[in-house]
Amino acid sequence: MLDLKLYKSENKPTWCPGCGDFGILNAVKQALADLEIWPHEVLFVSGIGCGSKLPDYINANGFTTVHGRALPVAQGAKLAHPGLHVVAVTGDGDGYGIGGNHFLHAIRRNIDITHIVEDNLVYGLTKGQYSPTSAKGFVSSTTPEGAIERAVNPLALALANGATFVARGFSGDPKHLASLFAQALKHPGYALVDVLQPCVIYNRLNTYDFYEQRVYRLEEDANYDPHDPEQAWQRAHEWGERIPIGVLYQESGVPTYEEQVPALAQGGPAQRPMPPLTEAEREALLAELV
Ligand SMILES: Cc1ncc(C[n+]2csc(CCOP(=O)(O)OP(=O)(O)O)c2C)c(N)n1
Ligand code: SF4
Repeated sequence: MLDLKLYKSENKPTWCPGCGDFGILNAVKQALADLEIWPHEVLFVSGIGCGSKLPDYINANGFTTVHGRALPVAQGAKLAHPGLHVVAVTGDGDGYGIGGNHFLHAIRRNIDITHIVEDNLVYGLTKGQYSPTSAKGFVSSTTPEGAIERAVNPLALALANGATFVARGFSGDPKHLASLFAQALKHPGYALVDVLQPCVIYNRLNTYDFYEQRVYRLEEDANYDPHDPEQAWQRAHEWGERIPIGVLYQESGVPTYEEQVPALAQGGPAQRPMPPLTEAEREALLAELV
C-alpha cells in the first residue's frame, strides 16, 4: 500500500463543513493507495460544480473542463494515453443533466475509464436548483411548489445501455466506497460509481441520517449475484425504506473501445516517440510559438 500523504494537495477544499464530497475525496485517495497507483499514473477530469473541484484537492494529474463535458475529455485523454488511469468526476447535474448525452455514449463505447458521480440530488454550486436525480415533488429554490418531473434513475439507465460495471456507494461509508472505487479502477471498461453524497446546505431531505437509516451493503446479501442482470435491474429500482449500495452489476470479457482500434495497437499518441523535426520544421514551430 502507498502512503496516503502522496496524494495530499496544497489546496484547501472550499466545500461546506460536513459536505459529502470530503468522504468521496478520502475514499478516492484510499483506493489509489490500496492499488498502489502513483499520482503521475492517474488523471482526474471534472466538469463544473462543487464536486467537480475535486481534482484541485488531490495531488495527481487533473483537468477541469466546462460544465457537462468531463466525459468526452476523459475519453479523449484515455485514447491519447491508454496507459493512464482516467477518472471522470461529475456531479449529478453535470453527469446526468447537461452531460447526459455523453453518459450514454461513454457507456456504449466501454472505454476503460472510471466515472464517479457525486450524486447529491441537487445543484450545489448554483445554490440548490433541482437536478435530474431530485425526486418528483422536491422543493428547491426554483421549484417552491415541488419538482414536476420524475427523477432519472442512473443505475437503471446504465444497465439498460449495456454498462459493464455499475455500482453505488455512500460518502458516509468511505471505507466501503474506497473498495468500490478500487474495483471500478480495476475493471477493464467504463465503470460507473454513483455516490450518494449529502449536500448539507441545499438538500435537507437526503441527509446523512436519511441514508444511514436506509442503506445496506449488497455483498452482505448471500443471495445477491452481481453477474446476474435481472437481479441488478431489480435492485437498481429499490429506493425507499431500503437502498442498496455495492456493485450492482459487473460483466467481464467485453472488449474495451480502445482494444478494438487498430491505430492504438502501438499505444496511444501520447506514448509514441515524437519523430525528429527537420531544421526548417523546428524554425517554423518556434516562429509560431515565440
Ligand atoms: C454550460 C453551463 N451551463 C450552466 C452552468 C452553471 N452551472 C455551474 S455548476 C452547475 C450545477 C452543478 O450541479 P451538479 O453538477 O449537480 O454539481 P454540484 O455542484 O451539486 O456538486 C450549473 C448549472 C455552467 N457553468 N455552464
Ligand atoms: S453547497 Fe452542498 S455540495 Fe456544495 S460544498 Fe456545500 S454542502 Fe457540498
